[in-house]
Parts: sequence; structure tokens; C-alpha cells
Amino acid sequence: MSSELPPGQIAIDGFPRFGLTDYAARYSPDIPPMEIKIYGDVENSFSLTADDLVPLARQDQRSDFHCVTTWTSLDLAWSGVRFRDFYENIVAPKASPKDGATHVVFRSHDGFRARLPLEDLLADDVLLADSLQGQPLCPVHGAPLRLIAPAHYGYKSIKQIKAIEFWTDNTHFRPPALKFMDHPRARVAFEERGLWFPGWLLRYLYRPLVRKTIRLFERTVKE
Ligand SMILES: Nc1nc2c(c(=O)[nH]1)N[C@H]1C(S)=C(S)[C@@H](COP(=O)(O)O)O[C@H]1N2
Ligand SMILES: [Mo]
Repeated sequence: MSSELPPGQIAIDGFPRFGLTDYAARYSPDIPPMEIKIYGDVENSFSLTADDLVPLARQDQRSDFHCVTTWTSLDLAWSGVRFRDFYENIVAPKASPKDGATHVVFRSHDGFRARLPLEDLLADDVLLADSLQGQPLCPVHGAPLRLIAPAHYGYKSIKQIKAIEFWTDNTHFRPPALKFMDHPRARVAFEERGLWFPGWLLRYLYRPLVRKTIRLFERTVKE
């Protein structure tokens, strides 16, 4: 939790369901079974189930959530397991990723996808979260399992994870939106909102879209 907002961010009340406009209607109140495919440049692919996560230490964390479009939800209480623990205790021994398989790609049930370098995912505050504000994660916010990477813009915190892939190169990822909207790291502190344009400029492109997008996403959940 920070007392000062990162550059260009504005705090809002609550925590709206949000994403790319195209994904608004791709919402289902049914939670798919927790079965996540782990594959890529690995010796053994496998499917991760909820049971696999039970031996890992549970982690509670409060963090702010920063969407690239400039809204921030302050002080959300997440719980789950650290991505690092999952990587070291499950992925490394079970899948044996090849040397250099550090390009991590996530895929979601709604077709959304995200990538981050493995190094960023091994940070202390990156969680595979199954609980929000003391409750089991709801379908609106990505049940059964989502990523939470608070140092990165929200588009890296993929909901409803279906697959996690470890690749030795970055040819396996196609951005879900226009290319300039997808920064490989998207670190909030450095205002890495996207490619080619400075972050401060993208604030003015994105900010006018926030209210409309929140309303659009709200409508699809109520219907
Ligand atoms: N599966 C999936 N994950 C996603 C998205 C999405 O549309 N689908 N949108 C991303 C974006 S842009 C944001 S800001 C956050 C919003 O998370 P929330 O809907 O839980 O508030 O989810 C991210 N993860
Ligand atoms: Mo976002």
C-alpha cells in the first residue's frame, strides 16, 4: 500500500470489473474448475489443480491496483500463494523448464492473455490469488485463480487463468489489443503504459474512456 499515487494515477472508490471493451461481454458467472495447463519449453507439461497449491505457504497481502487507463483502487486485501513459491516448488521440479524459458505467457478462459518476464513474476508481491477482501475470489474478479502483480499495470494481472507457459523466446504471445497498448513489463513506477508513446501522453488517451468502460462492464455483470 502506498500513501502517494504513482505518476498519472487517480484513486477511485471501489474496485470495478474492467478490461478491454471487447472482453466486457465475455463474462460468465460460472467458475470453471481449477485446472491450469503448464507448458511451453519444458520437459514435462502438466495440469495444475487446486490440490497442488495446498502445500504452499499462504500469503496475505494488501496492495493498490493500478489500471493503465489511470484509475487506482487503493488497499485491496488479496490472499493466495506467491508466484515465486509456485515456480520454485511446483513448476521447476515438475515441469523442468529449459534453460532460458523466462518468457512467461498467461492465457485466460475469456481469451485474454498477458506476458511478463519470469524475473518480474518472482517478486515478493506477485500472487496467484484465490481470495479478495477476505472472501473467495468471485467470478467478476477472476475466479478460480488470477494473477496479482501490483507493481505492474492491471493488464498484467490476468483473471481466470487457464494456462501458464514458459518459453525461451517471445514468439508465442500475440497482444490482445493494439500493439502499442502492450508493454513487455508495464511497470507502474516508471509509467510504462505502452510502447512508442511516453506514458504521460497515454494518460490523456485513456482517461476519457474510464467511466464509459466501467459502465459497460457493470451492465454485462448485471444482465
Ligand atoms: N481474463 C482477463 N483478465 C484481465 C482482463 C480481462 O479482460 N480478462 N482485464 C485486465 C485489465 S485491463 C484490468 S485493469 C484488470 C481489472 O481487474 P478487475 O476486473 O478484477 O477489476 O484485469 C486484467 N485482467
Ligand atoms: Mo486495465
